[in-house]
Amino acid sequence: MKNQEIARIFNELAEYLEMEGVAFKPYAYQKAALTLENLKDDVAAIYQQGGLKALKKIPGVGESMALKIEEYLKTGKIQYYEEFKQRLPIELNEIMAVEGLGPKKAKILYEHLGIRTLADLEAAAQAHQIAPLFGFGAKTEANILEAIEFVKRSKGRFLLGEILPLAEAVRDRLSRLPEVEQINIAGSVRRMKETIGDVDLLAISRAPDPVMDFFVSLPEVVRVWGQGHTKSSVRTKPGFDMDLRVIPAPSYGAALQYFTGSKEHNIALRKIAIDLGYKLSEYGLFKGSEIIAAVSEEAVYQALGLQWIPPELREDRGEIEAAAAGKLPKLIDYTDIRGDLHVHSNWNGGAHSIADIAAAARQLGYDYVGIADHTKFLRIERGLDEATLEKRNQEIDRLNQQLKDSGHDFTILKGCEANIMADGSIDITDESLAQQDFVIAGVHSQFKMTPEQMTERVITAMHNPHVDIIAHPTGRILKKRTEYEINLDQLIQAAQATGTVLEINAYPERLDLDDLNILKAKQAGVKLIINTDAHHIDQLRYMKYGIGQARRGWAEKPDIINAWPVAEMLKMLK
Ligand code: DGT
Ligand code: CA
Ligand code: CA
Repeated sequence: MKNQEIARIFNELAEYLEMEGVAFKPYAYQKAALTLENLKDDVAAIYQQGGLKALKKIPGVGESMALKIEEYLKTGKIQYYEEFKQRLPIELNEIMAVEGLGPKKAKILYEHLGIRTLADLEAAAQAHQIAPLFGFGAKTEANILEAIEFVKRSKGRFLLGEILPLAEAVRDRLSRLPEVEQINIAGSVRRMKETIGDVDLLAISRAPDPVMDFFVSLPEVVRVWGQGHTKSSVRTKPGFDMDLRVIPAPSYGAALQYFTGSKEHNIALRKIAIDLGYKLSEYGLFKGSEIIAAVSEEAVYQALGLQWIPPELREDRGEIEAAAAGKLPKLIDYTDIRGDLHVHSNWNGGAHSIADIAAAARQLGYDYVGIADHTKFLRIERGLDEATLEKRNQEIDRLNQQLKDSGHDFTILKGCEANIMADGSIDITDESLAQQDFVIAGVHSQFKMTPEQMTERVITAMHNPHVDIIAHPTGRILKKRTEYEINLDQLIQAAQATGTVLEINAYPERLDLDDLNILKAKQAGVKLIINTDAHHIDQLRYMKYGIGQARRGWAEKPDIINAWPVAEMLKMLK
């Protein structure tokens, strides 16, 4: 599929157009890229079947973009893009990964200092060549160096959301082979860790050779590190590695336990085994040469005197003690969620109409969906002012009436994602907030504040009687930006005192709150909500990444308000 390649080029074109100061067009390209990234059908197939006309039917793709897609499908290139690339040969993905650098700054850095790569940027910042440039200064230069460090530290790890769809697709394709009796994803992917080093697959097969042949010749494989009868390793197109191990059926449970990890969890388990006079390895639990347990994970845990431990908990954070006492939490389940309260419609920067979002949410089996469009301060996302919000709400009323008339038990909830300004005030009036079914508030600007200031800012917003939920409470962007400095303990206390719900934002780059903060909030009795922050209906499926983090944070159904019936959830809101 060429969809991702074209989406990447469109995203870079948006950045180039922004460098040139072109109005509106960058946004149009970004929006088209988002649609392409999420498109289920292959653009090449769409073009083959319906030509240029069919391409223009893709939402957000007009005449000139359709021509560019056609050009790419025919020639493998887009001339318009190649010209930009020649004039401004900047490694955009490297430079844009640095927090605080946008296209305009990237252009200035290239034109004045010839900076093309991350390495160029670091050298120039260290030599203090950036500070004297107009619009930069010593503070910006120091921030750039700090941001580069952050980017470098997270290199080599991938977002769970970048990995899981492909890992599952590979697992499913392998499982259809007649030679494969069983296959599982193990490692950090099975534990739903927020970032992943590599994918570990385990299989049972009596004929491993054809399985390995199939694995190393998958279309996503760009390099084979090794192929054997029991283990093969490959590099995939997106850049991460996958290992496939074939395990004998009698020791499959022990292997699955071992290769799921975490290493810390395994070390703690092995100690317990030793204390019982056993030895635990990927081959089984042994007493001398006698096998005690190996065929299933349950058998291994049971022989160690433990309840079976869900993979998301296996980090040696108290789960082993809890399992020994029979007191593991009853984790929120992947099927427990009844609705999503953080979805952006095309009234602001989203890709779809409210009617389409409602249809998609119904298809997921939800009871409700909450439209949380941005409010007016956020111009780049086309935030709504009070009057436009009112008009949007009239549309929601109409749609709800239609749903009711056709006998559907489904509700669209009216909401917004309002901005918490530097002084903790909200960017739209209380009257407008009062008209919403729910209000999410978040920090989207002025991230650099002292921890005291930032904490006070968000706590002030929590005291607004209309603010129900704090969006992505720490503001981190994985692999790009660390959390803003905020005192989370105080935030949790204030959430408890004001009855404000904290969000677990499931967007792959965010996953905010993270697992440890979820645990902290839960222990303080603060209620949480898992939201996707979807800007496109296909992003509604991000929910499972949020649920994964909630499970890693020991969250149970009573902790997560969108696992409750809608009436109870609404009662919980202020
Ligand atoms: P990753 O890939 O960095 O996201 O994290 P994991 O947990 O998938 O780690 P990986 O791929 O190195 O190894 C998979 C599992 O194999 C790991 O979770 C536990 C087990 N394992 C690997 N090396 C060791 C080790 O030296 N000792 C123990 N006890 N277990 C190990
Ligand atoms: Ca791994
Ligand atoms: Ca591995």
